[in-house]
Amino acid sequence: MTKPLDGIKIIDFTHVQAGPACTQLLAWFGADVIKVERPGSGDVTRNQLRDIPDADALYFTMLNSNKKSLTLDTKKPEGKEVLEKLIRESDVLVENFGPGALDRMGFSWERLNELNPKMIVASVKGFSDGHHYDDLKVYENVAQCAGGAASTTGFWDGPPTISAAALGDSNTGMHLAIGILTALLGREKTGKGQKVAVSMQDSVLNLCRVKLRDQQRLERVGYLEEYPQYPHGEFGDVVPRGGNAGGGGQPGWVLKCKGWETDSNAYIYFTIQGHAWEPICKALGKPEWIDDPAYKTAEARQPHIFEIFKTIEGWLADKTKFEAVDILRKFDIPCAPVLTMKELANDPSLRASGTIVEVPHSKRGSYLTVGSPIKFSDMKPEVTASPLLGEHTDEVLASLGYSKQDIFNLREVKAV
Ligand code: CAO
Repeated sequence: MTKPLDGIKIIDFTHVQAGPACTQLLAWFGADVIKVERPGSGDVTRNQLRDIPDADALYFTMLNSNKKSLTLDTKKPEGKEVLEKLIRESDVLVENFGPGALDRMGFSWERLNELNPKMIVASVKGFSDGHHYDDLKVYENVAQCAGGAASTTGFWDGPPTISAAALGDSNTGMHLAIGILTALLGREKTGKGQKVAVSMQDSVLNLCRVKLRDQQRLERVGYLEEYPQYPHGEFGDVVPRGGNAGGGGQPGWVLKCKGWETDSNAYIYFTIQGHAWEPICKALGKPEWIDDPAYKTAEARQPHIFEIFKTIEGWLADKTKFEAVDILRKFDIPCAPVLTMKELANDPSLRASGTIVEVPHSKRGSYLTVGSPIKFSDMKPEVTASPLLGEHTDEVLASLGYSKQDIFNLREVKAV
């Protein structure tokens, strides 16, 4: 079956997570992604947090499926020559090196554009070009702090907190993928490539959009009525951390279920959606709350929202998180169990949809990974194993016109 990105050749000059997440997505959709790695070592994640000696770590395998691996020392003249050939016939180059690394290697945007004016050059950096921090190297948690996620996550009496979700890394990679696809469509009209740049700070901030909303509301009215601090607590002049409160206009909280004393994930998230108040009261066996003026409107409920949550926890005390959701779903109440990674890994629905997939690997045996979260009616993205270091070096070099002797010579000078 042909895939939408069949025929698109991508030089994948990425490492760690932000860049690889982007190119992996494009590979699932059919692009020919050639990962260029330093001979001998490759992407640092091949070795990071290994669970099996001598086999690529899961950190690598889970971010580099469906790709080819070409080892190439792009600081050696022989390696640069190979890269130039590859650039002349590729559609996209993606990189997430530290600031200035590509320029120092001799491949500035101007040079790349001169070698192949149709090529799209896509970059991830910690901060955008011209930002006063644009010389900084950045990892996930640094980006979460710089993009506003950390100052607004956690509890009001605790420190700024990092989310486990890769808001700085994979999220930035997804932004970059959108940028690349847009530039590819643009090229159809203009025939020209362009530079696409995404910063981790900007990508985190994009997901913290509603917190910037709250900052402006706070400055205008002095309080935020959906935060736990309202109406009994104090507001300062910056958006506070709101614990597990809902970010929109629907109050919600993480509530204890049966077994919470011994199981740290025996919880559900419960949302009190305005128009669902009546079914909530019915589900809880509290029909008298439906028309009680102290409970009837969201405004009336807010001063004692935590008493309401306590009452719901009383109702939940003899129900597991799964039993509770099975009852509440019948009343159309937005809620979910707090699921562990173990539960997600074994979830039959996620297996059936291809969101959790088992991938055979020549060195590791099979491993689990997260497949495409994007589903199509005409295509089911298939996940294949990540490449071994240099697995496709000969194949790629031969496709560029190098003979067996040329390849031998490149190996002799340690350029591949
Ligand atoms: N052949 C020869 N040299 C190579 C090479 C190859 N195939 N591939 C990479 N290199 C060289 C680069 O040229 C660079 O050398 P110089 O620094 O001498 O110019 C070096 O390897 C890579 O440097 P780096 O700054 O990218 O790597 P680092 O480990 O010091 O930093 C990171 C890692 C992630 C902090 C940095 O790359 C970065 O800030 N990237 C941008 C933001 C980003 O994507 N962060 C997300 C990472 S996921 O958490």
